[in-house]
Amino acid sequence: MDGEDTFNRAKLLNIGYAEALKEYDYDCFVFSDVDLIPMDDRNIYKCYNQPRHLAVSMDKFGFRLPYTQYFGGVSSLSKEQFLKINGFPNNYWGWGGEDDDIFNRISSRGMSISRPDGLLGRCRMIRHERDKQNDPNPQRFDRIAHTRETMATDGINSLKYNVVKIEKDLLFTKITVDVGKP
Ligand SMILES: [Mn+2]
Repeated sequence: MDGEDTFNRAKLLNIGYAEALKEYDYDCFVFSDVDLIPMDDRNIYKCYNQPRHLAVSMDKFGFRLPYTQYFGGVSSLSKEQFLKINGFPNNYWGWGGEDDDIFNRISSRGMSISRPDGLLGRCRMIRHERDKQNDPNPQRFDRIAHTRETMATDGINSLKYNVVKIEKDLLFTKITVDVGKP
């Protein structure tokens, strides 16, 4: 994300999906926080019959799910699953709530969450401080309560952003984007 303005995780994930499809017609997408490292190589980063939550036991939560509906950290969705929920929300600015909105999208479209077991799904978060521009979003509770009404018009079908820079490395492509402002 370019600049010093408010972070928008779910919009960045939408952008990753859109930019990847410009390269190749991929049918599976893994969405990972930059700071999460899997600890067990049997935790396969691929797509499953249902949207997959891959970061099921993080060190920062004492290697447990913080709550049953938790869908944060690392997840995978097939193209079909992603389109079924109109992608992710674009209007969660700052920290929190977007992962619960994604969970609501999935369950409202009749899908369930697939998960590895807790031992296999362990991962570590690289220690970091929370950015000042990434304070908890006070609107998140209200937003989460209305996912079913907003998801048809807020998602991959309403995504707008500007690409600032594309850097191709051997094993990854780093795309810098302007996500706009709240
Ligand atoms: Mn983190």
